[in-house]
Amino acid sequence: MRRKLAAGNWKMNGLAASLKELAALAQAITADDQTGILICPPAPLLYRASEAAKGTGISIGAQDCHGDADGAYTGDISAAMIADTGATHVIVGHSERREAHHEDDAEVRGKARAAHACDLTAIICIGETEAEREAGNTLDILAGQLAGSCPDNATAANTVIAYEPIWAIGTGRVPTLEQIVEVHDHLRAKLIARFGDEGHAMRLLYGGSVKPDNAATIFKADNVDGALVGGASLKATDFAPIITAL
Ligand code: G2H
Repeated sequence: MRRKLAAGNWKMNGLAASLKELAALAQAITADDQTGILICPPAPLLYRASEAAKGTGISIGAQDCHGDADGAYTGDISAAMIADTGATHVIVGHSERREAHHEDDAEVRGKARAAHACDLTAIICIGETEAEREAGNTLDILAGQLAGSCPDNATAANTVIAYEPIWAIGTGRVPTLEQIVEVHDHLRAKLIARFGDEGHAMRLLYGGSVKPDNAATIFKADNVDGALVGGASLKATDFAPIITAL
């Protein structure tokens, strides 16, 4: 039985005042050991978020890390710096970084490895473009991204995979349940082929325009173990019903 995970990606949204949403979220949800809750605020809020989340059962994660332990990388943050704030997770390879920062699978794999070296759980994102889907290449593209982005030392404890079709991110468009099932079943088979039992136990999240009104449908798929939620994670009033639907 895989423990569900509801992960909120605040992207470049939120100031210190936004941390009140953590308390509101903790109040809105009833404790349930079957569901992990994670909030990934912008980097400047990581320490304060980690402090604010103490005792709430909510975990805190970053949205990216560098693949090297340290060095002359102006503006970047290392996995050790993230762990030092009290955060426990980090998203790597989000399509917004793959696109805007030209990150490829090898770089994402390096970031995941750096996260693992600092005992952070890496949430590795993969997803196809609309053109790739229309060309009928979705499953091959995703298998390639999964193989290239996932380091060999990935385990169910240190790695979560998030499937985020790029055409569904922030657009309000969501794949059909059949399309989600097809992808997640395919990814599960690839994970088991490569990692055996660990691949069976690794969480597979869906991400892309998850909202309170579509979450229950998406979560019907056997191999959907939770969600990576952007816009609808910013307010506890939106995120709480998504968590409850899991
Ligand atoms: C996809 C998702 C969060 P949204 O990027 O990672 O964002 O839910 O706003 O589509």
